[in-house]
Amino acid sequence: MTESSDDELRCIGCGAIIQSTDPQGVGYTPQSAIEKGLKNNQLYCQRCFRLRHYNEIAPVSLNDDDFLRVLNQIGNQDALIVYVVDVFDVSGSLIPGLHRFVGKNPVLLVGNKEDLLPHSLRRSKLTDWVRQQANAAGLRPRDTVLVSAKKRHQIDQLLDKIDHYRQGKDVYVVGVTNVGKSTLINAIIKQRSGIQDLITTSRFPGTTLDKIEIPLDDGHKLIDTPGIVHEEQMAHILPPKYLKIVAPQREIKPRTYQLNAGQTLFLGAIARFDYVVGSREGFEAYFDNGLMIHRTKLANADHFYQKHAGQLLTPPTRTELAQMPPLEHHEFSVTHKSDLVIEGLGWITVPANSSVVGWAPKGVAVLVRKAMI
Ligand SMILES: Nc1nc2c(ncn2[C@@H]2O[C@H](COP(=O)(O)OP(=O)(O)OP(=O)(O)O)[C@@H](O)[C@H]2O)c(=O)[nH]1
Ligand SMILES: [Mg+2]
Repeated sequence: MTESSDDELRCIGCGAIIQSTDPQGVGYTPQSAIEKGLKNNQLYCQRCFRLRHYNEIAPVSLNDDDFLRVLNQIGNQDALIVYVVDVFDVSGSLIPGLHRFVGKNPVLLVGNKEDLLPHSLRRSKLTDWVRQQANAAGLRPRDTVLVSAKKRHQIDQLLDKIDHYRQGKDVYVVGVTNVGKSTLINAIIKQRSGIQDLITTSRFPGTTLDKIEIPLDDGHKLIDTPGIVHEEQMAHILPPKYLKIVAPQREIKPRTYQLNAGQTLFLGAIARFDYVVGSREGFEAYFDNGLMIHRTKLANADHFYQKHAGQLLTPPTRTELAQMPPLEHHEFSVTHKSDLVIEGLGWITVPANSSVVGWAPKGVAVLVRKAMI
């Protein structure tokens, strides 16, 4: 399983070509570890070893070009494309122009991390919502499935659909970084063979470095791919120790605020929400349960931020804030119930006929969308 067609050794954890000459380079593995790995038929590079055992990341630079190179190859294949999006960050998971790369191949859309959304939400309704979001971005998937790779929810249903749509072809799993492609493939492997956590997964963006081919029963392959990493993703802008806020691990408990126009919510010192025009309403905030939300008066909010960001308002700390881009504001007026999304961080429901302002570090997208809930 670790050998590619041209006889290079590859890391089963991240797909990198194994080498033992450049300790700083991608795929570095000490010679002794190579021999041991080959004997057990489970060869992992040093970076994967550290990630798997110590949860440490050795940064490597994989850029959009590397990702596009892999995507470009897919258009020439005859395959089923399993396109994974993170339901907690749908807009941040959409790949611009995906249909161009996919060619004529059918697309199965998978909304992953459904475990993060309130249990009370009907899954059929959510599936429709995810499909609508994809349609609005110009995608026409054959089918849409909602899963939790981590909890292994709906994996059997997904496998049935994959078998139905692939018609004896290879299956490429694609999506931006951190949506859970490798976790999903691990869930499939676990379901089919009982082997646990074969591929390396982590909360750090850019975990998978190259294609990883998993053989299927009929001689075809299930292929994991590296996800595109955007420089302007929240996951990149925040210091790594706060990644758990961007990739929450437990069901989000929405927090409700009765707000009058002229009130502000701070999300730590990372982002801010102003209610500018509208009647007194309930707002629901969907963010990691551990993220501090602090309410204050809009008129005083700038001053409050200057004074308290990095201290009363955290994360991040004052020193870390100095390394981050400043908050930038984005104004919206909505006529229908909507969500104001701070991409990668979460969202706040906004009532019809109101004006609001969202603030996020410069570069991070802030947008409004049709309300999910
Ligand atoms: N809550 C939740 N977290 C998940 C789920 N699937 C994956 N994750 C988490 O999301 C993070 C990224 O998972 P990966 O499987 O490494 O993501 P990836 O898409 O392979 O990322 P790259 O290899 O960088 O492209 C990890 O912290 C996972 O634990 C899920 O179903 N629910
Ligand atoms: Mg991966």
